[in-house]
Amino acid sequence: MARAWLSLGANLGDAPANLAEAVRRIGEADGVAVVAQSGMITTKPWGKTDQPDFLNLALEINTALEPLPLLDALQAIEAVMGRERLEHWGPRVIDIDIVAYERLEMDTARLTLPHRYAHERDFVLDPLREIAPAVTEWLTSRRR
Ligand code: A4P
Ligand code: MG
Repeated sequence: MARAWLSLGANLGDAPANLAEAVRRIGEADGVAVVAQSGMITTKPWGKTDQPDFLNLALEINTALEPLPLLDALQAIEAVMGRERLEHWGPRVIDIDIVAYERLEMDTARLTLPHRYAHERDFVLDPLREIAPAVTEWLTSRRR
Protein backbone atom coordinates (compact mmCIF):
# COMPACT_ATOMS: atom_id res chain seq x y z
CA MET A 1 0.00 0.00 0.00
CA ALA A 2 1.22 3.46 -0.88
CA ARG A 3 0.05 6.88 0.24
CA ALA A 4 -0.65 9.50 -2.44
CA TRP A 5 -2.11 13.01 -2.61
CA LEU A 6 -4.42 14.28 -5.32
CA SER A 7 -5.54 17.73 -6.42
CA LEU A 8 -9.03 18.05 -7.88
CA GLY A 9 -10.37 21.07 -9.75
CA ALA A 10 -13.54 22.01 -11.62
CA ASN A 11 -14.81 25.20 -13.24
CA LEU A 12 -17.50 24.05 -15.67
CA GLY A 13 -21.05 22.90 -14.94
CA ASP A 14 -22.01 22.23 -11.31
CA ALA A 15 -18.48 22.36 -9.86
CA PRO A 16 -19.36 21.23 -6.28
CA ALA A 17 -21.33 18.29 -7.66
CA ASN A 18 -18.50 17.41 -10.06
CA LEU A 19 -15.96 17.37 -7.24
CA ALA A 20 -18.25 15.29 -5.02
CA GLU A 21 -18.83 12.80 -7.85
CA ALA A 22 -15.10 12.54 -8.55
CA VAL A 23 -14.32 11.91 -4.85
CA ARG A 24 -16.98 9.19 -4.78
CA ARG A 25 -15.63 7.55 -7.94
CA ILE A 26 -12.04 7.69 -6.66
CA GLY A 27 -13.13 6.00 -3.42
CA GLU A 28 -14.91 3.29 -5.42
CA ALA A 29 -11.97 2.59 -7.76
CA ASP A 30 -10.25 -0.79 -7.36
CA GLY A 31 -7.16 -0.51 -5.20
CA VAL A 32 -7.91 3.01 -3.98
CA ALA A 33 -9.24 4.21 -0.62
CA VAL A 34 -9.78 7.84 0.40
CA VAL A 35 -8.04 8.62 3.70
CA ALA A 36 -8.69 12.36 4.03
CA GLN A 37 -10.47 15.11 2.13
CA SER A 38 -9.89 18.86 2.44
CA GLY A 39 -12.61 21.46 2.24
CA MET A 40 -13.54 22.88 -1.17
CA ILE A 41 -12.06 26.31 -1.88
CA THR A 42 -12.93 28.83 -4.58
CA THR A 43 -9.81 29.99 -6.44
CA LYS A 44 -8.95 32.47 -9.18
CA PRO A 45 -7.87 30.80 -12.43
CA TRP A 46 -4.11 30.23 -12.62
CA GLY A 47 -2.20 30.22 -15.91
CA LYS A 48 -5.05 31.03 -18.26
CA THR A 49 -6.95 33.78 -16.44
CA ASP A 50 -9.90 34.47 -18.79
CA GLN A 51 -12.05 31.61 -17.51
CA PRO A 52 -14.44 31.06 -14.58
CA ASP A 53 -13.18 30.70 -11.00
CA PHE A 54 -12.32 27.14 -9.97
CA LEU A 55 -13.39 25.03 -7.06
CA ASN A 56 -10.46 22.96 -5.75
CA LEU A 57 -9.87 20.33 -3.10
CA ALA A 58 -7.17 17.89 -2.03
CA LEU A 59 -7.41 14.20 -1.23
CA GLU A 60 -5.13 11.80 0.58
CA ILE A 61 -5.48 8.23 -0.64
CA ASN A 62 -4.14 4.79 0.13
CA THR A 63 -3.50 2.80 -3.00
CA ALA A 64 -2.39 -0.63 -4.09
CA LEU A 65 -1.76 0.77 -7.59
CA GLU A 66 1.65 1.76 -8.90
CA PRO A 67 1.86 5.39 -10.15
CA LEU A 68 1.03 4.75 -13.83
CA PRO A 69 -1.94 2.44 -13.16
CA LEU A 70 -3.16 5.05 -10.66
CA LEU A 71 -2.93 7.74 -13.38
CA ASP A 72 -4.86 5.41 -15.73
CA ALA A 73 -7.60 4.95 -13.13
CA LEU A 74 -7.87 8.71 -12.51
CA GLN A 75 -7.92 9.53 -16.24
CA ALA A 76 -10.66 6.92 -16.72
CA ILE A 77 -12.73 8.80 -14.12
CA GLU A 78 -12.06 12.11 -15.92
CA ALA A 79 -13.15 10.49 -19.19
CA VAL A 80 -16.34 8.96 -17.81
CA MET A 81 -17.23 12.35 -16.31
CA GLY A 82 -17.05 13.94 -19.74
CA ARG A 83 -13.70 15.71 -19.49
CA GLU A 84 -12.70 17.03 -22.90
CA ARG A 85 -9.10 18.08 -23.48
CA LEU A 86 -9.66 21.16 -25.59
CA GLU A 87 -7.21 23.67 -24.27
CA HIS A 88 -4.11 23.46 -22.08
CA TRP A 89 -4.91 25.01 -18.67
CA GLY A 90 -8.42 25.73 -19.98
CA PRO A 91 -11.84 25.22 -18.36
CA ARG A 92 -12.85 21.69 -17.34
CA VAL A 93 -15.66 19.72 -15.66
CA ILE A 94 -13.03 17.83 -13.69
CA ASP A 95 -9.25 17.66 -13.46
CA ILE A 96 -7.57 15.09 -11.24
CA ASP A 97 -3.82 15.45 -10.79
CA ILE A 98 -1.43 13.35 -8.72
CA VAL A 99 0.40 15.89 -6.56
CA ALA A 100 2.69 13.32 -4.93
CA TYR A 101 3.05 9.57 -4.54
CA GLU A 102 4.93 8.79 -1.34
CA ARG A 103 8.13 10.86 -1.73
CA LEU A 104 8.75 9.36 -5.16
CA GLU A 105 10.50 11.48 -7.79
CA MET A 106 10.05 10.53 -11.43
CA ASP A 107 9.90 12.30 -14.77
CA THR A 108 8.45 10.38 -17.70
CA ALA A 109 6.40 11.37 -20.74
CA ARG A 110 3.11 10.56 -19.02
CA LEU A 111 3.84 11.31 -15.40
CA THR A 112 5.98 13.72 -13.43
CA LEU A 113 6.15 13.28 -9.65
CA PRO A 114 5.77 15.33 -7.65
CA HIS A 115 3.49 17.33 -9.98
CA ARG A 116 5.57 19.82 -11.96
CA TYR A 117 3.73 22.96 -10.78
CA ALA A 118 2.29 21.91 -7.42
CA HIS A 119 4.86 23.82 -5.37
CA GLU A 120 3.93 27.16 -6.98
CA ARG A 121 0.13 26.81 -6.99
CA ASP A 122 -1.81 28.03 -3.97
CA PHE A 123 -4.91 26.27 -5.31
CA VAL A 124 -2.99 23.00 -4.78
CA LEU A 125 -1.01 23.90 -1.64
CA ASP A 126 -3.78 25.54 0.44
CA PRO A 127 -6.20 22.58 0.50
CA LEU A 128 -3.31 20.12 0.76
CA ARG A 129 -1.94 21.89 3.84
CA GLU A 130 -5.26 21.19 5.63
CA ILE A 131 -4.84 17.43 5.36
CA ALA A 132 -1.09 16.90 4.81
CA PRO A 133 1.09 19.71 6.16
CA ALA A 134 4.29 17.64 6.02
CA VAL A 135 3.83 16.85 2.31
CA THR A 136 3.05 20.50 1.61
CA GLU A 137 6.25 21.53 3.39
CA TRP A 138 8.23 18.92 1.42
CA LEU A 139 6.85 20.23 -1.89
CA THR A 140 7.68 23.84 -1.16
CA SER A 141 11.07 23.22 0.45
CA ARG A 142 12.46 21.01 -2.36
CA ARG A 143 11.96 23.85 -4.88
CA ARG A 144 12.97 26.79 -2.74
N1 A4P B 1 0.87 14.35 -16.22
C1 A4P B 1 2.18 14.48 -15.90
N2 A4P B 1 2.36 14.47 -14.58
C2 A4P B 1 1.11 14.35 -14.02
C3 A4P B 1 0.65 14.28 -12.68
N3 A4P B 1 1.51 14.35 -11.62
N4 A4P B 1 -0.69 14.14 -12.48
C4 A4P B 1 0.37 14.33 -17.60
C5 A4P B 1 -1.55 14.09 -13.53
N5 A4P B 1 -1.17 14.14 -14.84
C6 A4P B 1 0.15 14.28 -15.09
O1 A4P B 1 -2.77 16.78 -18.30
C7 A4P B 1 -1.85 16.57 -19.33
C8 A4P B 1 -1.02 15.34 -19.04
O2 A4P B 1 -0.20 15.57 -17.92
C9 A4P B 1 -1.75 14.09 -18.67
O3 A4P B 1 -2.23 13.39 -19.78
C10 A4P B 1 -0.70 13.29 -17.91
O4 A4P B 1 -0.12 12.27 -18.71
P1 A4P B 1 -4.28 17.04 -18.68
O5 A4P B 1 -5.07 17.11 -17.43
O6 A4P B 1 -4.67 16.06 -19.68
O7 A4P B 1 -4.20 18.42 -19.49
P2 A4P B 1 -3.93 19.91 -19.13
O8 A4P B 1 -5.13 20.55 -18.62
O9 A4P B 1 -3.36 20.50 -20.36
O10 A4P B 1 -2.79 19.91 -18.10
P3 A4P B 1 -2.89 19.83 -16.57
O11 A4P B 1 -1.47 19.64 -16.13
O12 A4P B 1 -3.89 18.93 -15.95
O13 A4P B 1 -3.42 21.22 -16.30
P4 A4P B 1 -3.08 21.86 -15.01
O14 A4P B 1 -1.64 22.22 -15.08
O15 A4P B 1 -3.56 21.05 -13.86
O16 A4P B 1 -3.87 23.18 -15.11
N6 A4P B 1 -6.51 27.42 -11.74
C11 A4P B 1 -7.10 27.15 -10.56
N7 A4P B 1 -7.36 28.16 -9.70
N8 A4P B 1 -7.48 25.88 -10.22
C12 A4P B 1 -7.24 24.81 -11.06
O17 A4P B 1 -7.61 23.68 -10.71
N9 A4P B 1 -6.28 24.08 -13.15
C13 A4P B 1 -5.66 24.32 -14.29
C14 A4P B 1 -5.27 23.20 -15.12
C15 A4P B 1 -5.27 25.67 -14.71
N10 A4P B 1 -5.63 26.69 -13.76
C16 A4P B 1 -6.23 26.41 -12.60
C17 A4P B 1 -6.59 25.06 -12.29
MG1 MG C 1 -4.62 17.07 -15.20
